[in-house]
Amino acid sequence: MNAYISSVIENVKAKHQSEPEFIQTVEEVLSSLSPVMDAHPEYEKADILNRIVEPERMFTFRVVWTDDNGNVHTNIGYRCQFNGAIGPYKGGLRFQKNVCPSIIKFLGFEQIFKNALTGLPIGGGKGGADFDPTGRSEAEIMRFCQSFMSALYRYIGPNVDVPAGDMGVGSREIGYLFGQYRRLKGAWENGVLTGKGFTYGGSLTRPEATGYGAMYYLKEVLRHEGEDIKGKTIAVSGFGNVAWGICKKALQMGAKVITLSGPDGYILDEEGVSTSEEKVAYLLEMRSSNRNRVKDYADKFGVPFFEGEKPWGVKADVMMPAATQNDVGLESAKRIVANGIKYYIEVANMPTTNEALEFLKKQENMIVAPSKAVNAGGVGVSALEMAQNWEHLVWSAEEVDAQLHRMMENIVRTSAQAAEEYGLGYDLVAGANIAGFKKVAQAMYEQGIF
Ligand code: 2IT
Repeated sequence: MNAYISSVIENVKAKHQSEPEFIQTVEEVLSSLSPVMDAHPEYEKADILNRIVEPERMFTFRVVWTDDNGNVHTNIGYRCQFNGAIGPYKGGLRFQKNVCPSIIKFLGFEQIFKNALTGLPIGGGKGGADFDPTGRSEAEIMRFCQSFMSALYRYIGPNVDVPAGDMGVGSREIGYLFGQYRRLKGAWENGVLTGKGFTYGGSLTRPEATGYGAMYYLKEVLRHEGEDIKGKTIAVSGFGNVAWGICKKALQMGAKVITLSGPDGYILDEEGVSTSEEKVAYLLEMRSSNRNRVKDYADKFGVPFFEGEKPWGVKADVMMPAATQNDVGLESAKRIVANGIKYYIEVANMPTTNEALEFLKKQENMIVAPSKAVNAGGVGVSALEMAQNWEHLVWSAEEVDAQLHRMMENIVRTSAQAAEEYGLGYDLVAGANIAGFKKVAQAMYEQGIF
């Protein structure tokens, strides 16, 4: 590995010992960049790497709210404005019990390169809170969101920083957050948030965009191998918004999603979740119930449920981990390989440990695609939502979908070309890191030292 890269990784490890997820993503991205750094000594001279691993700004804030029984709760809110070289900071808010600086920073770091890959002018950011929405009432969620935005609103804006949803934050939460922002600002600045409802500036196709984009990406990868998506079986982990979008597009494309998973286990539907609109729609119900259980699907449709297990041992053509970070470690990766999976398409942010990812990439008969490229259609359509808000107009679902489709084709092509250019062959993982990095690095370089 390039010596400068090794020294930056060592710096990050030494400085951020309590941030394992952040160290993990820094190692994963930077270890792809040797040929780029060798070819661009000016980036080292400007110390681009030590600069890019340090957020431009990151802050915490107190979020206090009262539950339905009158008990007062205090949570920590976060916003990490990681890199603004190519556009306003852009990235989701995650409300989950385990949210901490390491998780916010790993997500923010990934977001920089993902957003660059979309080809649209958006910088990288991320935020959230250690609030656990499980079992909370509608009124409690509204009060939490209002309190969260009261603390954050001064530091964001349509040209400054544009949050969106992530785990625990869907269109309902975005609605409450936007309502509070508007109330405090006294101005119609709906470009400040994306993933909004359709009555006040949300983009059609944004709810489906991450899953649709992942399926368009998969289609391109299959095309490269001379294969058709029709009739392919797909094992999916997770059962949230992204899994729903995958199922909806799979239904249109004639592919079969056969598993879903939750914290309680996984379900196996040999007939295919993606073969009936009723089944696909039921995913939304399971999510909005806040029960966080996938067994409900097995009970409703009479399919097998495997308690406490993950779907890594299931036979399928394609594996799409779409749940959360570090779901697939080395042992799980070995099971996936043993089952003859040919396409390992990451969808959730960093679903694979670095060790497992290395192992999967080494398999001769496997194609591995990285989440920061596969799931970029979500934030890509968020950028299209911002564009519509600036122009005060609304594009049709067909128009947004067509743009998303082109965007994903572009991401696959750009990633493949970037890897090819540096002699790495068809390496979509390294290619995504290189293509995303080069755009941001060049922008930082041209803007001077700071
Ligand atoms: O991980 C992600 O890219 C998101 N949660 C979506 C971010 C966005 O701004 O739409």
